[in-house]
Amino acid sequence: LPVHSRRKTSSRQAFTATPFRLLVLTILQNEVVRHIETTLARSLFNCDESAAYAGTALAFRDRLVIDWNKTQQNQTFADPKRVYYLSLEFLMGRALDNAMLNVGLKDVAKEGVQDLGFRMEDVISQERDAALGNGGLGRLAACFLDSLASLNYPAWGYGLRYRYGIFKQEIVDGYQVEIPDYWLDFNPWEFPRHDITVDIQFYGNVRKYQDENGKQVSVWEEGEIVQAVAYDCPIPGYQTATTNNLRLWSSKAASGEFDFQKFNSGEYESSVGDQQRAETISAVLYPNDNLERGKELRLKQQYFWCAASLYDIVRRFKKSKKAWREFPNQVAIQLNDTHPTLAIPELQRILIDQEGLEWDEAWSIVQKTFGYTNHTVLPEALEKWSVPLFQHLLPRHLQIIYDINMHFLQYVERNFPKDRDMLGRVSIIEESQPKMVRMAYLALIGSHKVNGVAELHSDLIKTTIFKDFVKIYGPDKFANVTNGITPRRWLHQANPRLSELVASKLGGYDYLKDLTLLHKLEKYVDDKDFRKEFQEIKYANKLRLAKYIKESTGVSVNPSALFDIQVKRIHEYKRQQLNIFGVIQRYLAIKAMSPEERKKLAPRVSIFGGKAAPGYWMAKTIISLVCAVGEVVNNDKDVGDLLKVIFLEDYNVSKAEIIVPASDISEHISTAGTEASGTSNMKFVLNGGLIIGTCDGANIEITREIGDENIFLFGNLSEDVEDLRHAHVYGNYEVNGDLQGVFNAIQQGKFGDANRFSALVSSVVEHGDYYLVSDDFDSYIKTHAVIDEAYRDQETWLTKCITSVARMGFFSSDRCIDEYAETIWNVEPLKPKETNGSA
Ligand code: B1H
Ligand code: IMP
Repeated sequence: LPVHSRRKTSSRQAFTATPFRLLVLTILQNEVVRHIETTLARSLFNCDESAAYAGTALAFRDRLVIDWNKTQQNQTFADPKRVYYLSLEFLMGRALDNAMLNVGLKDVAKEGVQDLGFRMEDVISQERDAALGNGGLGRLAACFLDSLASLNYPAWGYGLRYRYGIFKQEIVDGYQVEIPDYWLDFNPWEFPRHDITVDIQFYGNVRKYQDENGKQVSVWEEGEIVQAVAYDCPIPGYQTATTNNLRLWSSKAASGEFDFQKFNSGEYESSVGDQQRAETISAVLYPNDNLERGKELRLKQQYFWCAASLYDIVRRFKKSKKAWREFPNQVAIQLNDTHPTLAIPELQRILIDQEGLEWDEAWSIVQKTFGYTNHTVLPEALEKWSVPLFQHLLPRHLQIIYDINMHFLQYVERNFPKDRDMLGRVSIIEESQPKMVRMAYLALIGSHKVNGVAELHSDLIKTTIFKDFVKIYGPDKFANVTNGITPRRWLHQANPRLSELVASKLGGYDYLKDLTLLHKLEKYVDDKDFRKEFQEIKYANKLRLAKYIKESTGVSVNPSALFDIQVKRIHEYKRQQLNIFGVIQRYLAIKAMSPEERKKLAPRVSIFGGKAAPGYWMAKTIISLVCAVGEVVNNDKDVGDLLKVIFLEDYNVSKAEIIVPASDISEHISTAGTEASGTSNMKFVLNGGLIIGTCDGANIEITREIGDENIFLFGNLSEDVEDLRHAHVYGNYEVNGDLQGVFNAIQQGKFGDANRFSALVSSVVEHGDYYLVSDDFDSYIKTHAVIDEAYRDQETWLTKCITSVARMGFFSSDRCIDEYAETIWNVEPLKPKETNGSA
């Protein structure tokens, strides 16, 4: 197959000329068959869907590998400044569909597998999700990799190769049950690099001495060594030959004499035990979203991954033989939240302990190299590690952190001599019992730029958690880069018919590389045929979801009903409880309606999905309530189609690709000021759905872009939250009206044993309603009534949907990446080498 034949034309216009297309088809088919017969050692005679998937994936992998190698060679030769994106999570989802679309051969492949007797959808669905992430933060990292490659930036992702990704969720009798996700049975997208290993040290102690020149030298010795092994995954750009690398580290025991000694002395079991203990480091992804629990193994994971990645980055830099001061001109490292903050003291350690640089010179290099993205202001998510744990696990790093802190506090003292309290407030070390290392402060102090992920959030970090630091460093250290999503996966791949319709109006698929071109759609907002087609596509997507709901839950839903969807991690701050209380209110209202009133009501399907962290009992209780309400409502003949309540099990990236294009309304209803950005809000609107939302995170910028007539906003504003919370605690606040009716229904046992759900009620009624459910309830219900009304006028509704899609250009992750490149990284794209007719 002419590997690069793909590049010149966009996917759907490609290969319409028959002889060439036929040739490509034949060669691709031959490759698939060859892989099935030789790599997999299967006969075509009994080739099933999983073999067809494996054969197709391997054939496409071959395509990627060639470009991947060329990209790496090209980068080695040009030696440009590179970006390193350090993230403990990469929520990649499936790779085959993405690879086929990016390479531009999906249509040909589809025909090829059809000839072999398979449907492409079935083949694609054989692939397991690479689910190495919890939610938004991990999926953002995946979108960024796609954009970095598509825009030709010389960039690497660095992460951990978890043996178990985020757990699989099953709902048993209305409760969440977690099943381990062992996803590596067959993963054609990774390449083990057994030759690329790094020894990582833990524990031990630090010896200080003076060298012959009288210089203080620190040696970290007598620790325990674990080996990091690199696994590489190609990241293809869209319609470009640039194929970047995602390097994931896997842990194993440092082998060799150490093990043999034990083995020979009869300690076979303990030598196996060492092996297992080492492998534990990269075994599991911590399944908490927006929650830190301070577990030693997590800190070990963080250091293991930071140290291996930095070793690799430094090794690559040293090949260029440039002076150390050039390091920040060659290397930009972005910290995806505080999880990789240890990279800061680690680089400082390498520079001073190993490379012999002076403290100040080293520190200046460190600060210029790092950028830190903050993704949350929730106090329970801000990482702190206990000093004794640090001392035990990373004694040298703790010393370096103390030194960083000392230099920093001296600077603060000099500049703010009158504000003695400030030192305690901004110190990296919290003077608690035990003392704690505040990772966000370390990340901030060690970076040259700190950014939030949406405008409101970037403002909030400056007025709350980092307020003192704005005084210390000035406002220029802080930036905003509003999140984005890749239109390749979240439009072209998830919603091919809409993507095709857009392309037919815009004269091709260029908009997938420049999403702002979508604005040209606005002139078709009154075009009858366009509107009809747009509406038909939405209906087809809803039909597909209805089918999936039937298959997975047994409940039949009316595809013409208003699909109201909230899918995201289950969290009190995201307020799925507000949603289900609203659903109960609707149910009670329907029960009380006359037949005439019922006729006027638009039928609704309320769809929920998302995982609760295994130890987050409140979140699990919310899931139970949703399921319990579903049981009652869906079986109430009196209600019929007017309301259905669905909980979709095991929400993940590939399910999102089915769910997102099928929404009429999606819910982004966090307590104002709590959701840093949200990214699914962008996905839903881009796919022609409207939003009900609070003035929080990126909802605000979505409103700015699409117009406030096209979004249903409700609820209190972030600036009022503090006062409202205060009023709950100190005032005599009473729940009344509709919400009280909802609580009564729950307490009367309308949805089964009331005790199961009492904590949800009491958190509002007795425990200060921290998430302000009662404050926002009435405006939430009213806004849903407005939505009912609006949905009855289908023409106006459709106008809103189309207009919104046309105005979503800003939310491409390509725009974000260009912003990061320009304002934080100072890196330029590197054009791929022209090869064999590539673009
Ligand atoms: C986000 C996290 C997060 N913010 C700790 N913070 C984690 C924090 O494992 N942990 O300890 C895991 C995840 N995740 C999300 O990031 C925000 O809540 C979203 O609002 C935002 O859209 C997303 C991407 O910026
Ligand atoms: P079965 O009836 O599918 O179990 O196959 C009978 C025998 O054929 C077993 O020994 C299988 O291992 C072998 N076999 C089945 N499928 C394949 C294949 O695709 N390639 C090679 N051997 C196969």
